[in-house]
Amino acid sequence: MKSSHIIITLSCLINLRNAVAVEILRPRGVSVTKTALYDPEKNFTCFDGAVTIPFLQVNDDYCDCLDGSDEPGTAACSNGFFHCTNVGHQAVDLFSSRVNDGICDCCDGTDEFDGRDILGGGHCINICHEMGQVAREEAQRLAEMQKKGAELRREMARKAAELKAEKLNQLNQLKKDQEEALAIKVEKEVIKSQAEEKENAALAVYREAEEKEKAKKAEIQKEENAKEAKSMFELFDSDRNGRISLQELQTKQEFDRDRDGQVTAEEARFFLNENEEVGEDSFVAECWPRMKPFYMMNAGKYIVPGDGISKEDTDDINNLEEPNTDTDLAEEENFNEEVTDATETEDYHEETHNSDDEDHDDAYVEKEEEKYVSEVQYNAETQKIIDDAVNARHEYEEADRSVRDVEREIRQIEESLQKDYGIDGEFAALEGECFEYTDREYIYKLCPFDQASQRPKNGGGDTRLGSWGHWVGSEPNKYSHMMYTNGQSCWNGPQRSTKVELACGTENLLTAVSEPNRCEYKFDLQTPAACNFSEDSSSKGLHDEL
Ligand code: MAN
Repeated sequence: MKSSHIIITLSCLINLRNAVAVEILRPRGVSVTKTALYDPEKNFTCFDGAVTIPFLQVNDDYCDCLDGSDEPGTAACSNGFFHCTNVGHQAVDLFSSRVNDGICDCCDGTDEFDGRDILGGGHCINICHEMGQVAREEAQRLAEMQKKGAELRREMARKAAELKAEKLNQLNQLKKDQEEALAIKVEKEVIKSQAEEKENAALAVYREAEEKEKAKKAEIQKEENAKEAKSMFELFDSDRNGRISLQELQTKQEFDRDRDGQVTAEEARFFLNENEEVGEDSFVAECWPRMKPFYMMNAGKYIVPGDGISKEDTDDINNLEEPNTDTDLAEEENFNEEVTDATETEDYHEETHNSDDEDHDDAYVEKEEEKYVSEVQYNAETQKIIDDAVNARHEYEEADRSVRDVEREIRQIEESLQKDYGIDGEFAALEGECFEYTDREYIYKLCPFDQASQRPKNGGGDTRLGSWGHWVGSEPNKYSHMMYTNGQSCWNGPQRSTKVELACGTENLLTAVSEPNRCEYKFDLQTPAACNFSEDSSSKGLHDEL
C-alpha cells in the first residue's frame, strides 16, 4: 500500500490578500470540501453507500468502490476523479486515468506524485503561481472590458429609450396627420364625383354629336364604295350587257389567284361569289368587296380593313403577299410585262391610279375621325367643366397619395416599435448599421435586423445568406444568438441561413465567419449591447481554492 495520506500545507490565499497558514490532513486527490468524507479514524464508506472498507484501503491503488470514491489519488478506478488543488490558480478535477501517466496535468504537479514528467523530461514543477497571475490579469482585463461594455450598453439602452419615445411621438403625430389626410381625401372625392357627373353630362351632348358624325362618315364611305364598285362593274362588263360573266372576268389577270399565268373559271367563279354571272347589284354588294383586295395587291398596296373588305379577307391577302420568293418575284415581273402588253393596260393603270387616290381619301377620313375624337373643340363652358373635372381628379389623386404616404410611415414606425431589440432595447442602435468580415474567399456583410450576405472577393454579386428572423439564444439569455433565414437557395440544398453569435465587446465588430454546414453560416458579432455586466462575472476567475 502506498501512503494514503498527504499533509498539504496551504498558504491559503484569498485574493492574495490574507496569507494564513493552515494544515489540513486529507488523502491525495481530495478537495478541501470533501475532506470530511475521508476520516482516517473511521472506516470509509463509498459515496454511493454500497460498500464500507477499512480506511487503509483508501488510495491503496485497488478499486473497491464502484463509484471510484476510494481511489481519489490513484489511477485504479477508471471512473474516479483526481482533484488538483493548484494553490495560486484554479483547482481542477481530472479523470483519474491522468494520474501518474507521466504528463503533468495539474499546475502544482500533484497528479504525478512519483515525479515523472515524460513530456518535460524531468520532474513536475509547481507553476500555479505564475499561471494564476496570468489568469488573474486576463480575468481583470475581461472584467474591465465587460464593465466598459456594460456602460456602453447602458448608453445604447438610454438612446434606444429616447428613440422609442421619439417614435411614439411621431406615431401620435402621424395618426393625427392620417385623420386629416383621410378627411381631405373624402372631401376631394366628393368634389371629384360632382365634377365628373357634370363632365359626363356635358360630354354626353358631344358624344351624341360624335356618334352622328361617325354614322354620317360611314354613310359617305358606303356611297363612295358603291360608286367605286359601279365604275368597276362598267370596266369589267366589256360587252355592255349589264352582267358580268366568268369569261369577262377571266380576261383580267388581276384575278389569277394562284399566279399560274391564267385566270381559270374556278378563280373567276370565286370572285363572282360562285355564280356564272352577276348583275350590278350583286356585284356591288358581294363581288367587288371580294375583288378589291386583289386589285390593291397587284398595285403593290398593303390592304387595311374597311371599305367593305373584311378583316379576314384583308389578312388573307396580306398573308398571300408575304412569302414572296424569288420565283414569285420573277413571275410577278413577267405578269406585269404581260399586263403592259395587254389592251386593258390603260384601263388597268387608270383604275389602279383611281383606287390609289381613293386610298388616300380613306386614310384622310380616318385621320380626320381620330382628330375629331381627340381634338374636339368644346365651347368655353364645357371646356371649363372638363378642366374642373381634371383638376378635381388631380387633387383627389394627390389627397389619396398623401393618405398612402402617411399610412406607409405609420406602418414602418409600428413595425419598428414591435421589433424585439433586447431587454432594454439595447440592440436597437445596431439597426441601420452594417458590419463586414473578409476571409480568403468572401466578404461577408451583416446588417443587423435586416440581412446577411456574402460577396466573392474577386468580383461578383451578393448572395443573400438570410433575412432577419428572430432571437434564438437559449434561456436565460435569449439575446445571445440571432437567426437570419430564407436566404438564396443553395444548389441542390436548403435555403441559406445564418446564425449570429453575440459576444460582449467594447465596439461593434464582426470577428469571425464560418460555414459549419453547407449553406449554413455562423457569424460572430462583438457588441457592447451583449455586455450584461454583473458583479459575479466581474470577479469570475479571480478566486482560488481555500
Ligand atoms: C457558394 C457560396 C458557398 C456555398 C456554395 C454552395 O459558393 O455561397 O458559401 O457553400 O455556394 O454551393
